[in-house]
Amino acid sequence: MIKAVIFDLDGVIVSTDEFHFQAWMQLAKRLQIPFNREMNERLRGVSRYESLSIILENATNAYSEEEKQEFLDEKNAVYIELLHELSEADILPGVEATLAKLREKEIKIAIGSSSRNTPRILEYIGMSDTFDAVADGNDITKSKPDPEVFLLAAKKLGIAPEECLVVEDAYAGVEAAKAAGMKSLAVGSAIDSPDADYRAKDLSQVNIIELLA
Ligand code: B16
Ligand code: MG
Repeated sequence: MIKAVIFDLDGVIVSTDEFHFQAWMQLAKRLQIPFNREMNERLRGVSRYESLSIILENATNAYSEEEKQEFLDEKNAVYIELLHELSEADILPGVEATLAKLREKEIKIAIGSSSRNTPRILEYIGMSDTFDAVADGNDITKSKPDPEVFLLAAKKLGIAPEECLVVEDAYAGVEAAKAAGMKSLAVGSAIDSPDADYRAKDLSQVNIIELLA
């Protein structure tokens, strides 16, 4: 029996993935490193540092840790600027109805996101006080596919991992849910993930209550 649902943020609650892509593209262009949308798919759900490491696989130069830190700050500054455009209108289809149904059934809800910008994003979309617990990139040392963020969200809720359902849009996130011993609903880009228990285009296409039994 599922007693809690843990939502990934980017790609599940709100789409900030395009902003990440634009900010990484700007950095890649400046460093003259090849980067495109296909490569960007590998960055879904993984931390800022790991995203940079993936991009730098195609770099001809080697960079020091200090330079890498500067690149991370540069990318994040561009990303934060783009985030100013976010509002409640950007909440993805089916999210609010899904959360309302879960509330009605007294199912706990949490965020489990790799993003260190989670508090800022939740504020922009008017959801700072919506969730019973938030576990994000500021709380963890290991990024998805490691289960750390989901296990922490479950711990904050006081619910056992096997009683949690994760909603994810990243292959790495679905893998992390499985490693945590949780069920998963894959949406968006993760829809073909072999590790997922359930699949839907987005939250408007599924009655989440049917997945809780
Ligand atoms: P930040 P999620 C993830 O969010 C994004 O999918 C991923 O592209 C990003 O690199 C990561 O957050 C870190 O974000 O730079 O804001 O700390 O999908 O786990 O909600
Ligand atoms: Mg995501």
